[in-house]
Formats: sequence, structure tokens, C-alpha cells
Amino acid sequence: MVQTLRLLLGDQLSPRMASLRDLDPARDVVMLAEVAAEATYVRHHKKKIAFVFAAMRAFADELSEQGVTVRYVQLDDPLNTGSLGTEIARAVSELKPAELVLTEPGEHRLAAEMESWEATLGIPVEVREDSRFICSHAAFRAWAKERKQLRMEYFYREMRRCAGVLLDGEEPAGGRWNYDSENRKPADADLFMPKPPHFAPDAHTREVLDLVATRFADHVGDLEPFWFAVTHAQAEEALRHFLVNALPSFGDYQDAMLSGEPFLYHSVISMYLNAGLLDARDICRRAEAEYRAGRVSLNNAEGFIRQILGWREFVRGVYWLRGPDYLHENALGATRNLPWFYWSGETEMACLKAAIGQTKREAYAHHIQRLMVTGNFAMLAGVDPYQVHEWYLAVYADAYEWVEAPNTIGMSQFADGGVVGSKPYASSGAYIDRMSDYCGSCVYDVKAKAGPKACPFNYLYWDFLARNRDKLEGNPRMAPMFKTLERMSDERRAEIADDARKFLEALQ
Ligand code: FAD
Ligand code: DLZ
Ligand code: SF4
Repeated sequence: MVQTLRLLLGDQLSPRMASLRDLDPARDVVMLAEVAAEATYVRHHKKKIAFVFAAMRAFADELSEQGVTVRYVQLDDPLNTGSLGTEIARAVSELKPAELVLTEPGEHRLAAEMESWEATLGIPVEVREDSRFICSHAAFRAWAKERKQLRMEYFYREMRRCAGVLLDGEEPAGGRWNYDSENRKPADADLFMPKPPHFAPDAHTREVLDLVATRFADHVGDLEPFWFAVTHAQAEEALRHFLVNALPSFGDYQDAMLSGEPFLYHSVISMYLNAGLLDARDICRRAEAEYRAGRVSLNNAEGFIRQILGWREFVRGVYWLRGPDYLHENALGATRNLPWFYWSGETEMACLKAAIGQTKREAYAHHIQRLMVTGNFAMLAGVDPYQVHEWYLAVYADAYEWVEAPNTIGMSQFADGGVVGSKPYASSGAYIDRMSDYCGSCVYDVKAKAGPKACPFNYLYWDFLARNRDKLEGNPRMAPMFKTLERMSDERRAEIADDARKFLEALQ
């Protein structure tokens, strides 16, 4: 008789999952299921589906090799009922376990669904907190309760103390918590860029690639070449490669963008970390060890650790604190449909073409491309934030709602009115020109402010401010921009509105 059925979701592929804590291989069954419902709640990028399925199969094999009984349901199993709820019900009726144990999912949608499982299955269902995160739900709620405003920087300091990372006694290593001011260099194409390691698909992964090619042919993105790590050992190799080759320059060029260099000095580990192939505490400790050994300077190590210990934990806290309605927040009342070129990549704007083209090829774009190119444009153009959210959730291999939604709705679209960020990340073409080489090959002129050849970011930026004046002008961090807008002549303001109107009308 089966004592405990233990469910692992596609982004819970770690032997350290809370649901495996007291696993008894003699009496328990671990279950993983590839289901159509999870593969289609948004039309995920083909590479993302292939990564999740291939990594699920590889982890199931690892568990079996360790003597664990695994119930693995493949997508093309004729008996597959298509959703996690119905697959669990099928497993319960066949195996008759005494109880079901699982780790909380990373989405409100599934969390709500799971609440009904105990009643429908007729056995006890234990949902455990996800112990992969450093900050528990209770700790984040307690931290948030004491504050009028949630600011990542202060949260991050608490996390550094709590995790004991980059501390000299009670003080931050080097005397400062944050070295961001040293991290804004544009990249130079002559620099050596360490590419992330590529892993040739094995026979198992090839089967998954065939399945995805057939079943999800109409989903966004290129399936091949497929080079992601799908096992713990491969993900570990990708991490080691980053720590040795790219971390020494990570912070320096964190905000840079270069044509033909999708990865620069970024770690390209988010899909592995979010799926459970890597561990956040371990990554931070190892990045710190590189600094302590003198191989990586403090600004680079701190900049990297801040992303994981700070931003990643912070956005997760915000996601669960704000509840399911957060997805529908729209503080700026933006209603435009997402332009079709976000899916096709067909636009003359070189920066957007590069970021979207690379997203379609790799299911990856780095943070500044997501924030200051695709995100910035959508916000300036007044696109409905929910549609923007669905796009980000679909196109990136690392996208799960707990991390994607606060980054999109909050950080990039300012649709939460300032919960994640203290002001909109809005910029004209000048920022993109400073941090990239895109403008040199663009049909638009980044220096021109008006007219058909002017960079659209230039007039859209001022039009965005003028349109949202009543909502943003009280923000002290926006005061200098509104002063500049104020000083413009009526003719200039009318010209901006006219250029923006013509451009946006042509977009639809
Ligand atoms: P690096 O630049 O090397 O950073 C190291 C690690 O820090 C990342 O692997 C990631 O785990 C973490 N990290 C960095 N920035 C953030 C952040 N803002 N929030 C949370 N973690 C962060 N990240 C996701 O993991 N999934 C998403 O779905 C996602 N959606 C995003 C949507 C938008 C609109 C924006 C602006 C950002 C989004 N991010 C998301 C954050 C960030 O862009 C990615 O984590 C990063 O680009 C992944 O690439 P990397 O592994 O090379 O990261
Ligand atoms: C993303 C994803 C995909 C594509 N497929 C599956 C699947 O077939 N089975 C599964 O258990 N999980 C899958 N996932 C991951 C889930 O969507 C993820 O666990 C939830 O979004 C919660 O984070
Ligand atoms: Fe992008 Fe404007 Fe530069 Fe063209 S000119 S690449 S649209 S910022």
C-alpha cells in the first residue's frame, strides 16, 4: 500500500523540496505529470516547454536511480487527462495513498485550485511552504507590515543579515550595502564575452524536442538549437562557468546592451534556479567565496548577490502579499492592445527588433532589455499591463508568475502605482543610445526629437508624461521631468502629441 503520494511540479525539481523532506522510498510514490493545462495557460515559448519537460524527465530518472518509486505521466500518454487536478485524481484512485503531500505552487491560479483537492480527493492533503526561498511568507508580511512603502534596498539589507552573506561582523563587506553606482558602464564590442555553455540534447531531450515540435508548433519561438542544461549536473556546470568567466565583470556591464551579444556578462541561470536545478543560498555563498578569494571585486559580487538575495526574494514577497488582484492592477489606466510585433519581431526600431528577435530565438533577454526596451516601450505606448504580463509570462524560459508579474506589472509598467519601484522606469532614446550600440543601425534618428525620422522613444516619453501628469506629477522623483515639460512651448507640446498620435495610430 502507498502511504504518501508526493507531487512535484515542473518548477520543483530539487531533491531539497519540502514535499520530499520525509520521503520513505519503501512506502511513498513521487509523481510528476506533463499536462496540457500547464503547457498552455499562456502559449509558452517552445524552448521553455522543452526545458521544463526535459528537466522533469531527467529529475524523475535521478529519483528512480536512487530507489524512489516515481509515477511519471508523459504528455503523449494516451491516458493523460490533461490537468494536474485530474492527473492527481487518477493517481489517487489507482494507488489509493493515505495522503497527498506537495509544496505550494508559484502561482495564485494553482494555489486556488489545490485548495479544493482535499475535498475532491477524499484524503488529507498537506501543502508545505516552499523552503527554497530565504524569506518566508510570514517574515515578508512582518517586514512589510511595519512600513508605509516597500523598498527593495532596505529589504535587501535584512536579507544580507538574515542569510549572513557579504558581512564583516555586523557591517556590510567593504562598508557599503550597495555598489550600484559603479555598475553602469556601456559595453565595448571589443571586450571578451564569455558565452554560456551549450549542452547537446541527449536521447531523452531529443524525444521531448520531437514532442514539442509536434504538439506546440503554433507556440512562439524557435525550438532549435536547444542548448539549455536539463540536469542538476549540467546546471552546476553552467553556474561554475559563470562564476569563473563572467562574474568578474557582471556588475560593471550589468546595464549594457550590444547587438549580437544576447548574454554579455549575465549568468543565464534564472531558468535553472527557478525550476529547482540550482539553489539560491548556494549561489550567493559561492559568489561571495569568489570575492573572498580575491578573484572577483566587491562591486561585481555584490551586484550579482543583490539580484538574487534582494530583487528575487523581494518580488516574490510582493507577489504573495498583494494577492491575485495584483495581476489586474492598472494604475495608469493603459488600454492599448499589445502591438503584434512583440510576437513577430517585425519592427524597424532596432532596439526592439534585437530584444524581441533574441527572445524568440533564445527564450532569454537580460534584465535591461526586458525593462528598458520592451517594458519601457509598452509603458510609453500605453499598452494594457495585463497583456504585457501575458507576453512576458509566455516568452521567457524563466517565467513563472511569482517572479514575472511583479517585475512586469510593478517594476516595468508601474501599473501597481509604486509598490515595486518608486518611479516609472521610463526613458527616451538617449538612455538606450548610451547603454547600447542599437541606435547606430536604426532607421530612426535617436538625436531627432520630432518628425517622421525621430526616435519614437523620444516623443513617446514626453507624451507619456503629459498623458499621465495628474497621476505622476506628485511624485518627488518625477519633479525634474515635469519641470522640463512645463518649460516647453505650447507648440512643442502640440508637436509631441501629434507625433505620438500618428505613431501610435500606425501601430494598430
Ligand atoms: P542575471 O542578470 O545574471 O542575474 C542573476 C539572477 O538574479 C537571475 O538569474 C535571477 O534569478 C535574479 N534576478 C535578477 N534580476 C531579478 C529581478 N528583477 N527579479 C527577480 N530575480 C532577479 N526573472 C525571472 O526569473 N523570471 C521572470 O519571469 C522574469 N520576468 C521579468 C519581466 C520583466 C518585465 C523584467 C523587467 C524582469 C524580469 N525578470 C524575470 C528579472 C530578470 O530580468 C531576469 O531574472 C534575468 O534577466 C535573468 O537572466 P540571468 O539569469 O542572466 O540574470
Ligand atoms: C511551466 C510548466 C509547463 C510548461 N508544464 C508543466 C507540466 O506539464 N507539469 C507541471 O507540473 N508543471 C509544468 N510547468 C510548471 C507549472 O506551470 C508551475 O509549477 C506553475 O506555474 C507554478 O509556478
Ligand atoms: Fe531604439 Fe530609438 Fe535607438 Fe532606434 S533610435 S534603436 S528606436 S532608441
